Amino acid sequence: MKTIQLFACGVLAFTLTNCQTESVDSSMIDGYNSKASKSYEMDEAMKGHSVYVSSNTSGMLSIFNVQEALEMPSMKVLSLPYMDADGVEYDANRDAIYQVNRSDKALVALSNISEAMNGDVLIPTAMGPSTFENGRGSDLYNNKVVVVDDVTPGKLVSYHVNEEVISDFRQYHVGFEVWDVHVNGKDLWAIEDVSSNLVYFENFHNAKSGDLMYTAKVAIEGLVRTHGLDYDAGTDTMVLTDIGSASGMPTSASDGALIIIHDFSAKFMTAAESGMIGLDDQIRIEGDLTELGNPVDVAISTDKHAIFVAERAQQKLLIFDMPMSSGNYAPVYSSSVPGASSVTIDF
Ligand SMILES: [Ca+2]
Ligand SMILES: [Ca+2]
Repeated sequence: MKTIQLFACGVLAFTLTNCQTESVDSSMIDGYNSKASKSYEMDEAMKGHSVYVSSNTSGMLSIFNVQEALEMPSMKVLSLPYMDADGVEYDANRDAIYQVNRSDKALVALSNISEAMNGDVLIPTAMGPSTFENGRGSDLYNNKVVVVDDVTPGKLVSYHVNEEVISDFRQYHVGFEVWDVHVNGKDLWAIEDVSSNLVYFENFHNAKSGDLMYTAKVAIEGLVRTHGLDYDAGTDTMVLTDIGSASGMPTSASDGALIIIHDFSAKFMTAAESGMIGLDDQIRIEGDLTELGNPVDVAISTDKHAIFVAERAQQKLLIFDMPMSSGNYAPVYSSSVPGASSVTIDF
């Protein structure tokens, strides 16, 4: 099995930059604007049908299976021995979840996920060192997970991961508060907390521990406060969340939005000089039908033309059709997830 995966990585080296094996660390990866080298196709056989949602209040991991239809997933809920969780990543090579356990301030591994039954109690099979204080978003890349430490000034902490051992890899000081990250090829994108800024780190992959200078930072026009992001390299599409006001305001639970940016690489390149990606370059989902209040995390699937949202203010998982234009769209699926804090998909 391993041999087949490595072979597949080699064959696809020109188009695949995100293969989760160490063997492609040195594969041909150029700057982010060479879009062709960024296309990422997960091995079809490895694809699943599940959406995983963390909670920061319930001690539950919710898993929705959307194989039949996005509009009517089946659901299972697993119990965890910690209440407060955030970033969640699924490792298809190991059928494991890596989750930011905020209660114990450590990244943990949960194993044999596909075999778990509704109501099961999952005991972590690995726990990393406590090297973050205020863990938020995360991303899985090349047998590593990078976790955001939303302290002032902000940090990123990377770990070597498998289902049995989680160990330190590197720590980076980025100089601003971070909420979420996405690794694409060798590069990393970060959301600056309490801002509308999207920040790009070229060649994050090879950066050493210590101070990490960003390559470019741009504002997203019209966005109040962004939290979650996801990027699809195959279609060059970036999705960002806008939580609007965070709390206290009466409108906070209804002022959220999603921002979709097509042809993202070229638009970001242009904006790196002007400083902003304008409203004309965005598609926005917002309004009273959307159920968006504080959308804190997001995942996109171009296969299913869908956007998956962890909606914290309304405590829900929301699924939207990928829209062709801006509008006040109702989600195609909406389900209660108390404390919904992070979302990932395995397809
Ligand atoms: Ca995320
Ligand atoms: Ca809000």
